Amino acid sequence: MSQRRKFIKKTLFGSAVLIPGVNHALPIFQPSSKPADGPLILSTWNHGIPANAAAISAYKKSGSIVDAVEIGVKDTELDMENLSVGLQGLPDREGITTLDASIMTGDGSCGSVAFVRQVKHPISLARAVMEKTPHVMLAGEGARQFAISQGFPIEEEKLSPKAQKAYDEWKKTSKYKPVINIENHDTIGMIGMDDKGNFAGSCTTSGLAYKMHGRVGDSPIIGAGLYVDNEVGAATATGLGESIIRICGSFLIVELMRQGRTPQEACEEAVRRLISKNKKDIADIQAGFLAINKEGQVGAFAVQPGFNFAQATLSNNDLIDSKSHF
Ligand code: SD4
Repeated sequence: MSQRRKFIKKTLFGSAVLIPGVNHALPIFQPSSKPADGPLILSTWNHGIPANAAAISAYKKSGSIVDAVEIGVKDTELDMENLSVGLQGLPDREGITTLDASIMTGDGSCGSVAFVRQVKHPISLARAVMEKTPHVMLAGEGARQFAISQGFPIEEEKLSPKAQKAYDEWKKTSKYKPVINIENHDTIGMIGMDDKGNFAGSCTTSGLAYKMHGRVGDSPIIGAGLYVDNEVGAATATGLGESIIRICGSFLIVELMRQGRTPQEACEEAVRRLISKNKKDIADIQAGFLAINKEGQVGAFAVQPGFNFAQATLSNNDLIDSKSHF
């Protein structure tokens, strides 16, 4: 066996590795967390805990990893406390809430919706695009028309009381300045693997608060906010979508894992790449990545401190702090 293959094998099966160019106090330990039975599910941020719980209970009912990742994030789409996901999310500059979502399975099937209005569960609409159309992505009014044709309820276009209050406040100055880890960074990205090694992922958001009308982020873009491949694993992203799109973040991570990097190494390399392509504004940018590979190893890394994720199996659901570049 060549030296390189030996190295890859070692890192995949749980040894400590130091990655050049990343600021580690300690070597990263790569445990294999593949559950003996049942799925492994990862979700971004604190709301990943209830979303994972919903995903696990969906999985118990149907045994389907794609059901798990759809139903899991539907929980967040209804969370009135979350101002970055669902119709209660903060609006754009015109006071209109527009949603982006994507879903993907490990066989290459995928669907997404972008810039869609008045649909409570954009993730389910993305799944309908995947399963019922010859397309991958529908946007704007066309996505809404498709929702109507599929019997999705169309909601009244009205901001939630919290979003209305925040928007009224914002209008006083109309300044656009994202606050790191706060109003702009609560998207849910969820990736999961079943006990047979099949992957699926989902990602849903109302995008950046007070964005320009028509702006679309990374979340509905296959390869940016989400990428899944049964041969390798899965990755998802949260944070400033423009910085993530620039590097095709989730696809990059899956391809790095394909070449033998662990999920942790791949997430760190994606952050390094993101920083190198966004040097000018990096102090104001938060972005975080999550990844799993076929061995059930998990990776997470962010630009700034503050990113966390939830990791669930049939028996556990834990909130874990990610490491960060800065
Ligand atoms: C976007 N990535 O639209 C999303 C924003 C986000 O938590 O992650 N919010 O750019």
